[in-house]
Amino acid sequence: DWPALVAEVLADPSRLTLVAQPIVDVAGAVVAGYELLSRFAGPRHLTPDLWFAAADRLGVGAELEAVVVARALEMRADLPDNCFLTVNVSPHLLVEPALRDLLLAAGDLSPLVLELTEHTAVTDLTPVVELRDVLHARGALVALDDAGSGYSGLQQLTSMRPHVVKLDRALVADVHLDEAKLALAEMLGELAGRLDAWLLAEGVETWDEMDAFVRLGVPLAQGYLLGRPTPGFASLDPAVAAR
Ligand code: G
Ligand code: G
Ligand code: MN
Ligand code: NA
Repeated sequence: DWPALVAEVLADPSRLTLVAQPIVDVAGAVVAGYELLSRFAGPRHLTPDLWFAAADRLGVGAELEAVVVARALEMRADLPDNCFLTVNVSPHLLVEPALRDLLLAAGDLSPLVLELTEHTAVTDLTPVVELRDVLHARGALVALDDAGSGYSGLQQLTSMRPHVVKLDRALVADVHLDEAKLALAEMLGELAGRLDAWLLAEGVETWDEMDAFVRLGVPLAQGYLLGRPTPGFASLDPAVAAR
């Protein structure tokens, strides 16, 4: 019963918790930032994309995302030095008042990174791009999430001009065994460099994959190999840092 569940969480936001997954600076072998991922306390586990899609269908998607963004802004106080903090936001919800007004009222937005990804064909990105420029002037960065999959493609790269390009997990899996994936990662790395953006390999699960990205000079990486999502800002596993 989605309407009831979503209404309950909006009435009691403490049922929404956030876990943080480290994003690693490959060259320095240090944590560069954390991605915040939502978890919902309830009778059974339901993945967050279902929650956010349901809230969106019910017309309160921006309100639910605003709960996450408000929490992220507060959590900056506990963030380790020199780290950024990313949150997942649907572009079409970013421009809705509940989310837009919160961000515009927050003052300095640094070091927040908005991970933008769309799961449907977007008709017009113009208002999103306009808001992106305003938010960037206040210190927020933009990441193109799931790059290379679905509606997160080259057109989004040119229109959103993201500061971070997150290479989709599907293109990361077994990258060392797949000439086409390697070529795509290399091409996106070059493209990102030309656009003054960082490429980030997400969903890295093995050292074989990691080594391929090290050879390609990919600056940022994230995945279960490097650290799982956990409550709070965990430091890097010494075994990972030492490798
Ligand atoms: O953390 P997990 O792999 O279960 O997340 C599943 C999906 O839910 C991912 O696509 C992730 O981006 C999305 N997701 C997790 N947290 C949030 C959130 O706070 N907002 C939005 N819009 N999506 C989220
Ligand atoms: O759509 P988005 O990229 O935001 O999704 C992030 C999701 O990917 C989170 O739910 C997170 O739990 C999951 N994730 C993070 N690292 C890995 C990984 O190494 N392998 C897999 N399979 N999932 C991962
Ligand atoms: Mn993401
Ligand atoms: Na992603």
